[in-house]
Amino acid sequence: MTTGPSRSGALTLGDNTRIDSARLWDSLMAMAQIGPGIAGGNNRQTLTDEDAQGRALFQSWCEAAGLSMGVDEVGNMFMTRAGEDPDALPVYVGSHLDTQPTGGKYDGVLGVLAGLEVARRMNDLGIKTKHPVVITNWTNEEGARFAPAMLASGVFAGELSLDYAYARKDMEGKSFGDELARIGWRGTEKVGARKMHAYYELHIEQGPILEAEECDIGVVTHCQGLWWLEFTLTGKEAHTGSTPMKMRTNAGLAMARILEMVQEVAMDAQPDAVGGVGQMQFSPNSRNVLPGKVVFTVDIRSPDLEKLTKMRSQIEARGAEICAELGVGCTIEPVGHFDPVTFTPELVTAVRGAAQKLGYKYRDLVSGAGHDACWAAKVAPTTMVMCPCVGGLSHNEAEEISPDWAAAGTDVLFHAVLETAQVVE
Ligand code: HGY
Ligand code: MN
Ligand code: MN
Repeated sequence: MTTGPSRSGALTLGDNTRIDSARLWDSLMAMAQIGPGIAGGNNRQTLTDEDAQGRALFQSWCEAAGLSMGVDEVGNMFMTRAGEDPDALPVYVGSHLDTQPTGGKYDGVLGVLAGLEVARRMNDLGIKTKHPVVITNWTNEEGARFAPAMLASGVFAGELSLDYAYARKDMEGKSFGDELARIGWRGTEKVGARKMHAYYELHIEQGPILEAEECDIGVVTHCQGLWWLEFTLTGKEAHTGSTPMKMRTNAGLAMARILEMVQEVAMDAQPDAVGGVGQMQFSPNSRNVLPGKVVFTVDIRSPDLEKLTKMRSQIEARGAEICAELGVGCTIEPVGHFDPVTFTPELVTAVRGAAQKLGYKYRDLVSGAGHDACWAAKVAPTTMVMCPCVGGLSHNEAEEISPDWAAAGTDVLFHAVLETAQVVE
C-alpha cells in the first residue's frame, strides 16, 4: 500500500491511513446523550426504552453509511457493508450498546461505534473488500438487568438456548423475551444462522495496565474465565429487637460470612484470580426485620481454568458449611459461566502488525472483563483490541478515555479488519 496521509489530506488507503477521530468522538458523545446517568455516565440498560433509542440512532447512522440491517431472534443487530465476493463469509466487528445502571460512556459503545467508523472510513476511501464487513450490536452484554452477561452472543454461539434467554427475568419479574418484543427489537432472523469469517472487538481495557505502562494498544491474547454463582439463603423473619441472639436464624449473618470467605478464597488463589459480590437482595428488606431471604451473586474469575474450578468448589462447599452452622437454608445456582478464552493467533498477529505499522506503543494483554468476543470465539476466528481508560476505571459513571486512545484503537481495528477482509484494488 502507498503511504497514506495523516488525519486530513487526500484520502487514499495507505499504511498510515487513520480513521476520522473527530467523527468517531462526535458519535460517542451523541450516543452518550441517550440514557444519561446521574453523574456524567450512562444508564442505558438492555431492552429499556433508552436501549431502543440507542439502537434506533445506531441504525440511522449505519443506514446513512449505506449499511443494510439484519436483526435476529434475540435482538442482535447486524449492519452489513457488502463485499465483492458474494460467497465470502463476512468479517464481523462489534460490541454492545447496553450499559450498566451506573455505567460509563465507552464500555461496549466504543467497539460498536468504532466498527461504524471503520465502515465510514472505508466509504470515504472507496475501499472495496472481498469479504463483506458486518458491524454488530449484541443484546444484553452486561447481564446487569438479565443474567447472565453476554446472553445474546451466548445464544448466537449455541452455548445458551433461545428459550433460556427468553425466560430470563429482571428484578421486577419482567422476562427478556417480553421486553425484547415490547421495545420492538425481536427480530425474525434465526439466531446463530450467520457464519463468520472472523470477529474483531475493540473495547476499553477496564483495567489499569495500559495507562500505567503508557501503552496505546492492548493486543488481547486471552480472556479470563468466569463463574456467577447465585446464592439463595433462607433464614427466619423475626424482630431485630426482641428476638434473643441465640434464637435467630440469621441469613444476613450467613451472607456476611460467605462474602468474607469469597474474599479469602480469591486472595489465597493469587495471582490472577478475583472474587466478589456486586448485587444482593434482602427480603423483606425492612430495617427491623431479620431477613427471611437473602439472594446474591458471587462473581469469580481467573485465566487459569483449574484455579477457577477449584475456587468454585471451595466457595460452594464452604458456603454450605457456613449456612449449616447457622441453620440457614442454602441453594446455589450457576447463572453465568465461560471458560478462559484463547483468541485466534492469526488475528492477534494482524492486530499486533497494525499497531506496529501505525507506530502505536502496544503490549499483549489478558482481558479481565468478559466480552461478546468470548462467545464469538466458539464459532469463528476471533480476537480483540483494547485501548486504555483513565485509572483503569469502568462500571462507574466516571469512566473516561481520551479521543486519542479511542482513535488509536479504531485505527488498529481499521487496519486489522481490512487485512482480514482483503482489500480488492
Ligand atoms: O462482566 C463482565 O465482565 C462484562 O462487563 N459483562
Ligand atoms: Mn463491555
Ligand atoms: Mn461492562
